Amino acid sequence: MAHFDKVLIANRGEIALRILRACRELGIGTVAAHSTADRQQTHVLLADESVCIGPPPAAASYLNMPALISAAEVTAANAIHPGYGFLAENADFAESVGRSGFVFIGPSPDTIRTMGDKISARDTMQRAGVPCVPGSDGAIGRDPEANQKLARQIGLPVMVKAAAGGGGRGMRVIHDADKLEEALALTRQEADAAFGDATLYMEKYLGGPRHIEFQVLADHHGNVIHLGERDCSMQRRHQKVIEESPAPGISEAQRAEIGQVCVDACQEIGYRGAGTMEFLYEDGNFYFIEMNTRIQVEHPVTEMITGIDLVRAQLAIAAGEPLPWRQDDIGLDGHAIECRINAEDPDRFIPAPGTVTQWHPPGGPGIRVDSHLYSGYTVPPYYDSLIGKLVAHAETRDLALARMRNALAEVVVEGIPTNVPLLADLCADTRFCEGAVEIHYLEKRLGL
Ligand code: MV4
Repeated sequence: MAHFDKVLIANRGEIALRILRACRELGIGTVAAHSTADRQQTHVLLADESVCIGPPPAAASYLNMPALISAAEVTAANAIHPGYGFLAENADFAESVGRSGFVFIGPSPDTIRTMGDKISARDTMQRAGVPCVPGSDGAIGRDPEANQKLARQIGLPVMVKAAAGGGGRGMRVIHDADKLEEALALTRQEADAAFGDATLYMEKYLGGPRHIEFQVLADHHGNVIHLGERDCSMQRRHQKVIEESPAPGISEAQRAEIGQVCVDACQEIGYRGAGTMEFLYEDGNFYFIEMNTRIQVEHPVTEMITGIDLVRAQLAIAAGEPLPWRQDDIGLDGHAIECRINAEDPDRFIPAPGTVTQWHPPGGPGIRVDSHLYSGYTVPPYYDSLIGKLVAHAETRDLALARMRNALAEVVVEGIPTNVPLLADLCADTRFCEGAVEIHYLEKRLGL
């Protein structure tokens, strides 16, 4: 198999370790590019080589493009894997990586740029035949009359969103036409402050949808497949807490239909690499909202039910290999659920860094743990609080839930507080166990 000799891992934590393991399996050398706070990270200790790229703040290290490219130069890496977060969806970085003679493990800079602008993403997908939330044709203008008319046409309530936003930042729900101008002005200010871009668009506001996303893989040779969907509705403040695949209650026929829509769209736009098409699902209908051009935190649930290693697939695609599967080869075997374990204060949900004095991961049939933790590891205060992902796979959703409850009861993390008690609560929650909670369920349950 044609592949890279050496890959630079431009990330940290569990995903850096996940990438390292995928490289190792393929005989690819690894370079861990890390901050001064991360010298004791598992993947740094295991990597063939490591390069310090800067001080703890991400802006000076994991977001420091020249430092990362220099690290690839001095170690003679062939490619850079950005993981998720940090520079994973930065088109300028992908472009610099390519111009410096390295392979960016992800889609083209143009694709990243198109999907980074939520208006152009929506426009692109709409033209490629993907159902979108009813909304404005492009950006909202400055004419109050025209905006009133637009809102009435779409039908109140509407949501205004920043073109440069995503992941829940820079958006507002509007219930009264009277308050439209004021809301637009406020959201423009926020968008300008947060992203340096005040451009907004408008959509019909869906009151209680589920968040369901389709996983796609596309190679350099025009082959595209989908790997089914994940339900990520269990979230708080745009942070996913539990994800699962398949999404409860979605028929095989609808999965095949929307999956094919995703495949056709990716083929049409010349997508390549791993990608996720995010939808809101309400009253039996799917509405595209955004596309993520990276590997996602929740990718293991798809791996468990398809048997496909998505990080290995990313490496193979980036090296120019054709996908070894056709859509007919993809089967969905059973059900997988992932719980995100965070180092956080259980009452206030704020990150709680510190030293882990004891770590006992759970085990048993169908249990997978993606974590960089070890006894004695110190969770630094500079980055996000994810310390591990617990995945349970079984023939049925009920058995996957039972395995998850067992696994959560077995986990020991001492020295720092975690959200394990909350996860255990949720995995015993009647409504969740029945399946198909909507995106506001957790916040309502927590009384927020
Ligand atoms: C929406 C919506 C309702 N209607 N768009 C939030 C994050 C960003 N990716 C899109 N988001 C939403 N867009 C319309 N037209 C509700 C949300 C939303 C949400 C979406 C997915 C997962 C969690 C969410 C939490 C709050 C709001």
